[in-house]
Amino acid sequence: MTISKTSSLLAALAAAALLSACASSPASAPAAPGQPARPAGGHGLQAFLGSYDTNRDGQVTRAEFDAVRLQRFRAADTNGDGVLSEAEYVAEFEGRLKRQYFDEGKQPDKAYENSIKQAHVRFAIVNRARDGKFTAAEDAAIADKTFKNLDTNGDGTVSKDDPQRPPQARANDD
Ligand SMILES: [Ca+2]
Ligand SMILES: [Ca+2]
Ligand SMILES: [Ca+2]
Repeated sequence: MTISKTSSLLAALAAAALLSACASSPASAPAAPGQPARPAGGHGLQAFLGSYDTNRDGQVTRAEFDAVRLQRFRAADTNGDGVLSEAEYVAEFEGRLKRQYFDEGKQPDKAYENSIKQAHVRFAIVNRARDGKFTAAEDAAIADKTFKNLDTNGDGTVSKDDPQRPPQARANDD
């Protein structure tokens, strides 16, 4: 028992070392624009509340949602030019993914690589203008859709009172 405990501890330390060695990205924002806090799995209402319910009253108002998103957008904009390049967008996502793997004591695997690939694909989707610059306006348009998709009872806040739709009914947030 001691041995398996020790070896899992070592594995966690190895993962930590690997992750910090890879953490060359300057982006360490809590989450990417257009995304719930948990990049891989764990999405849904709980993750959404965890990410955006800043006053912890069990519901996310539009003001809370917009404030957090704007903060994340700015944090991801590491060169401060007001738009996100593909590199900035993906780096921010990867920062969160790394942290998630670290929290779960996992090492980057095939799913990790796929998630990064998907982030590149997503950038092409969210960057509607296809100019390599994801703007705050593009982010706001996605935010609007995301929020309305989650606020299924249409009362202007997202909470557990909103019956959840199946994943395919959610647009552009995953
Ligand atoms: Ca709240
Ligand atoms: Ca930028
Ligand atoms: Ca609602």
